[in-house]
Amino acid sequence: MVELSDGNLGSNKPHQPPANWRVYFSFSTDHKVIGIQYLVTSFIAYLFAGLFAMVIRGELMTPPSDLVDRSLYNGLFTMHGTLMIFGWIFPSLVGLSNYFVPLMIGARDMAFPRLNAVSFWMLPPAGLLLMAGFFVPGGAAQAGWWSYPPVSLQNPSGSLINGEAVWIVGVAIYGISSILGAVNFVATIFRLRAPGMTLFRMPIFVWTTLSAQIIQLFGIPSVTAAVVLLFFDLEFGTGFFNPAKGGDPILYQHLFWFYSHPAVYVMILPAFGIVSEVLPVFARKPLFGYKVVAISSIMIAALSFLVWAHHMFASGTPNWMRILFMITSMAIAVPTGIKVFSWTATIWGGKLRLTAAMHFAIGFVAMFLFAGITGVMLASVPVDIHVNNTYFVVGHFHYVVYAGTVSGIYAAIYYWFPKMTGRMLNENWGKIHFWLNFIGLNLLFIPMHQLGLLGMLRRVASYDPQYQPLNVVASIGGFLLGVSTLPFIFNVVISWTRGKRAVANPWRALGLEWTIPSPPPVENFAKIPVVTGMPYGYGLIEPTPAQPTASE
Ligand code: HEM
Ligand SMILES: [Cu+2]
Repeated sequence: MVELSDGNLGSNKPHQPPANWRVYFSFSTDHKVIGIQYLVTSFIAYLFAGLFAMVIRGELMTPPSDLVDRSLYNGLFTMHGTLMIFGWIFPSLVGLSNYFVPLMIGARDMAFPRLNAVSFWMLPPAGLLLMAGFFVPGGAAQAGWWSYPPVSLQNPSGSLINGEAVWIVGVAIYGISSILGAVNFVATIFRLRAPGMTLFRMPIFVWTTLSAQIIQLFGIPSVTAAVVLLFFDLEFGTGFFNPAKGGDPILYQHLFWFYSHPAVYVMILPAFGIVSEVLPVFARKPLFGYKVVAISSIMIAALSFLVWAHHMFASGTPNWMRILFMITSMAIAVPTGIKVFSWTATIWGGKLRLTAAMHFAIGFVAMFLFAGITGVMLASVPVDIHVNNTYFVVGHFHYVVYAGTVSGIYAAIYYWFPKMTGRMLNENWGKIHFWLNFIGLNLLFIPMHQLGLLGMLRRVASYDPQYQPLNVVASIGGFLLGVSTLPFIFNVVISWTRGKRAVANPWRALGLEWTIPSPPPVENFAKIPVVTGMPYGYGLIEPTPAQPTASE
């Protein structure tokens, strides 16, 4: 697949060891350093958001509200959701894209390296600001991650500095960072591809990053407008959304979901890309239907802007509109189904190597299928009216974001860790991590569907005693997930410092990132490679033609 312009890429360069660890705490414009900064920072946010989830699950062990008081409970689920989305899922995927997109397209860095660093350095203040919400008068924001008015306009403290205002500013900083990042990714992918890297030779991870970042570019302005106006209503008493002043709270819902439904594809598309990288490597087969999979990513991004009102079936939306959005929502199952079909066909009859990365990738496909089925159920107006605002919805989206995206992120880390650090992760601990995670997540999220069908509302600290048994099961699953993270953290810390050294291409994968040393030298490619073929020629022309170079 790859021909090197000098035929001897990087092999006569001295191997550059990973930079001093202090580099990771300083302003660097190297996309690889920034990628790791994103990954580590977002993981810290994940631990906080996960801790809040544990407290929520602790509260829900018993029917009355006894562990935390109700307003703190509201603050906890609001901050859990917000930190998970803006602090963990978005930035960790951006971290992976930051590290790997330039390598996968044969570039030396992102298009705008300094802008890239600026995007990253907006995250720590945004995260700290969100956390500061717990310490201002009246406590953290309580209106959920949607922040719907009029609930979000209540301001229990009456003070100008209040949890909701802090929340809005924090989220706005995340938003600005995401727009800058999106500009950078789109420019990089369109302008910096190596010679011969045509669009239809790009790995699917690059396609899905592109699709996700295009969504960010077109969508974030809408939600930004919404929260800026919300800020005025909250702080200065304007009446854009406040019904008491003649404002329209439904307008907020439209502006919010116009972006925030597509945002769920920002959270899942790169995970689709990761799975499309991992499955062919460990099945030793080409990705089935590469071109269709690539196009389906763009189709998903386009369609995602036409479905937002499925979040508003119970908001007084007129019937013709509900039918319209029901149909568009169900249509998303077509490009998504294409991908699931392709993954299944890719591993079908393959010579599977069940590495930890492969465990998470296959787990992803199975679990995402389940999420997709409950998604189509929710797209159906009569079903949604019945389960709207219940735990069925919470179960559905956690299958998407946790069983789906988080599994994808783990697959990516097990797969790319050797490239990023020059060390191998321990496979056995990886598999233990997978199974604890797999059992925990199903124990946690399956009962939520049943609870929702039985009518248990979400965002409540106390509930009817009939719901207790299923909640206890869910909480046990939740605590197991907390525990399952420990082997992962130990594995990363120990392997990073003293794990087995990784060669340039330990998985015998195709793809430009595997043609350079692990970890890659600062300039990535000594000579920019010339690409001559498709990215997934597994099993077709073995041994792999992507020459590994300068391995230890
Ligand atoms: C460690 C595993 C997790 C557990 C135990 C967990 C548990 C929960 C619980 C109990 C709720 C409250 C539901 C409600 O009252 O409506 C919730 C809400 C939520 N979770 Fe998670 N969750 C986990 C992981 C995640 C992840 C990875 C994401 C990624 C985006 C996420 C996103 C959300 C969102 C957006 C909400 C809604 C918050 C709101 O109502 O405004 N969760 N979660
Ligand atoms: Cu949606």
